[in-house]
Amino acid sequence: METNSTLRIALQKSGRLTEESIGLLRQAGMKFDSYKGHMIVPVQNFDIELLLIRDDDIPEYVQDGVCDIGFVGANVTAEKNAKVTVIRDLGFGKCRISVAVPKGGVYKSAKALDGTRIATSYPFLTKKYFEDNGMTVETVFISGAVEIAPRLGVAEAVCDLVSTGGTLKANGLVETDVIFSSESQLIQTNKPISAEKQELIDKFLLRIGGCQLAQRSRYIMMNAPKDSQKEILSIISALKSPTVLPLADENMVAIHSVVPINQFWTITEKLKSAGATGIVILPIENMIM
Ligand code: PRT
Ligand code: ZN
Repeated sequence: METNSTLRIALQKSGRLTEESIGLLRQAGMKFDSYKGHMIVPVQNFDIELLLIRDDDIPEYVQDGVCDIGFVGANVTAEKNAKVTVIRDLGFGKCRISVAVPKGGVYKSAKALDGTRIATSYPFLTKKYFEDNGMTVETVFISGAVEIAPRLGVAEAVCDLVSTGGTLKANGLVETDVIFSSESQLIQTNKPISAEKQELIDKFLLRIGGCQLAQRSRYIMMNAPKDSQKEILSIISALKSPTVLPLADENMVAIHSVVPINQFWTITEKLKSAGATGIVILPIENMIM
């Protein structure tokens, strides 16, 4: 049984996931001083410390119980084949690992690459993908700028992280097959942890859930003729029952509700057509359902 009672959270010290991970911790109410240049940062209002390390080290640190939970891309956890539990998808750092080939070359898709050399920073996932599809490839490990490998003649194709696809395109490559879809995740160790730590994790997850829900929602307020009230309420049958308030003009009401951000424009257009006026939309800081 572990003895240290402080919950240790691993996150990337400096990179694409750092700012959003730190932002989520602060939004969940954790108070800590500047983390830049520090490896261990104590959280002032909880029995928690943050460990700021390279993202490549996070899955193993969590697997081994050096850290209890960690923020890391699913791509890294999968490549390390780490035995951990994913406790939450975080919705940021979205990207994919894809096979890409030189534009206009002889290879048109992954199917044609049996027996070739593939440059990648993800040798485990690349090998596995080709093996699962009945092919054998030689992986050429490159830790950065994988996309230049075909031009240098060290590989016929690449298997690399892609987000917009701009880097591949700029290097004369065409994305042919997605082998892994990724986003940032919160992972937890499978090693036994104390009830106190688990309680802290659960509390933290509840808060993060509230922040995520708030990010995905908007508070909407509008005025409407009483005659339109029924139709408007049917349009915003959102997260909970809307609030209807009387106005000085007794033929009018004010309606307040919460709507999901991804349907926000469609809902607003429908509300306008149904007679709503003075529609005001506000961001929500946090939401506990
Ligand atoms: O120093 P450390 O090891 O911690 O950092 P790192 O350099 O390994 O990682 P970092 O900060 O670059 O990325 C951290 C994580 O962000 C990755 O493991 C992914 O989970 C996620 N992520 C999301 C990305 C991208 N999007 C991304 N686009 N990681 C890398 N890229 C690269 C991509 O490979 C390409 O070279 O960014 C470049 C631009 O991509 P395009 O397709 O938009 O042109
Ligand atoms: Zn890394």
